[in-house]
Amino acid sequence: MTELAATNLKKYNMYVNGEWIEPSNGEYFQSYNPATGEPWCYIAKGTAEDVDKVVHAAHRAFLNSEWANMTFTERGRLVRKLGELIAERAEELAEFETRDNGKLIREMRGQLKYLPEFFYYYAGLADKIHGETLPIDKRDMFVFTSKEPLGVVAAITPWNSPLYLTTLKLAPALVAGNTIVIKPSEVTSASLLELVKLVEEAGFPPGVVNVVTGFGQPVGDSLTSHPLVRRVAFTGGPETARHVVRNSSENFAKVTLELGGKSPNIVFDDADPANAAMGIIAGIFGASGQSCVAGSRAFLHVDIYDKVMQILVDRVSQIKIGDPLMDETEMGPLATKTQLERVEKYVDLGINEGGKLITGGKKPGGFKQGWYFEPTIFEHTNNKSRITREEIFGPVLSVIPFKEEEEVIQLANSTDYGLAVGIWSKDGARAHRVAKAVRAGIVWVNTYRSISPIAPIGGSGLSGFGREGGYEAINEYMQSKVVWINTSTESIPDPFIMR
Ligand code: TXE
Repeated sequence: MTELAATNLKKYNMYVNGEWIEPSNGEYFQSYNPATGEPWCYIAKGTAEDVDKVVHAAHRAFLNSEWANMTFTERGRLVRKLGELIAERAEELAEFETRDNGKLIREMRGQLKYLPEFFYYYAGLADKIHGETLPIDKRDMFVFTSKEPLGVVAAITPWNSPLYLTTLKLAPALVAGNTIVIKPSEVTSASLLELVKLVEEAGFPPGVVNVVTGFGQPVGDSLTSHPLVRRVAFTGGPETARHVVRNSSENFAKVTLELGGKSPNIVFDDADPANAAMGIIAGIFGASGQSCVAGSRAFLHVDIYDKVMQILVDRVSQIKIGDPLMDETEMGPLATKTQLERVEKYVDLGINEGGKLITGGKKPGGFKQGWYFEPTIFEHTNNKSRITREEIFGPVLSVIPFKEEEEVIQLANSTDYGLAVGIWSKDGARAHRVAKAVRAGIVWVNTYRSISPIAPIGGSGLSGFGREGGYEAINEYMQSKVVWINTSTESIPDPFIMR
């Protein structure tokens, strides 16, 4: 769609240097409501020219004394204020996101209520960021380090949790003194464009926070390869991440990647079967499986297998699928038609590869429109098929039996991903052993999908690198400067006279 049709759909421009600007080519595209499959608003289709304009604006704001000379305490105050304004508009923002990506309104209400805590956490850290004095091994030298921001940060976010995944980048980047250009997913830009309306009210100088909208090509590409971008924070798929790394390497920008996983829940024979089953269901069917930490594999010990499986199947076959804006709905649609087709393809593949379809596996009846899919469970005898190894990013669970601790550690690690692992057991020593042995950035014991601003998230291998959240994230947005001061009163000897 290159022209705005004569409709009353809402139209969003881009937020650049404190102003709402139209795209340089005047083009807009439609954003769809996954519950109906119908367009509900228009988003500005940014160009490479727009990217150049917004990065320059962010760079000017970075150098401008209004931001550059602000103390950490003052920056912390602004970040806290932004969190408070988000808390005031939480209900409205939750609705925007539900309309745009199909996530349950009740999940979004919970998320939006908690989101300000991330701003408060980083605001509280602001005046605890400091360098150190080094006990240097040379007489008459006073040496210290200071922490400095990097410059313009490019934040590229996906469609599955736009505001949460933006917050993980925005709050530490600002507290550290950077300026930021956010490119939300073309599928779900609206909630962020609503959120940035609060930036000016919070008191940030123009150009500190900017949003450029549009597609990976050309917007994402030109943003990640822009020479003035010093830091790229990316959440998305591994294929796109490879482009991002190639682009940013041209200018040696610092990069973090958060790319999803094939995370297992491991249920030992001494686990509480009902708790484990609820954890597994929350892990894979929450957000219709479109979560980076989706627990898409469940390894059940043979002695507890039938019991857990029974609870799983009973509850999953009762899940209420429906309009995500309704309070009683338990599972909404997938965010895009492409994602629905991807899930259908993987389900066919699972059947062709010999997986046993236990429940689900198709679009639910009674929906004339919208991108819905049933919660689906497969049984497998091993972890070798593609659907047990590749990220589906949908409501599809693979269940696999095991007998020994060593065996299940090997099964859990037999994936190219390394993001999250759930362990279900009453044996604390075993939980510690297994937590140490599994390859993952996050391990949950007798819980799953717990989050907090205080705890870092991130992974290894195909799940990416670097950490978001927690204190560590501050370091991802700063660099150290070391200062040497000669305190001696003696004159400096001629460097070419050997002593
Ligand atoms: O993501 P993309 P897609 C996984 C999941 C999913 C798959 C594909 O398995 O099925 O990835 O999803 C921007 N330069 N995850 O295709 O393309 C794009 O506009 C710079 C896991 O939707 O990675 C969007 O803003 N940017 C995951 C962002 O990248 C580019 C979340 C993510 O989109 C670009 C999402 C380019 N050349 C998908 N091309 C998680 N970790 O939770 C696209 N983009």
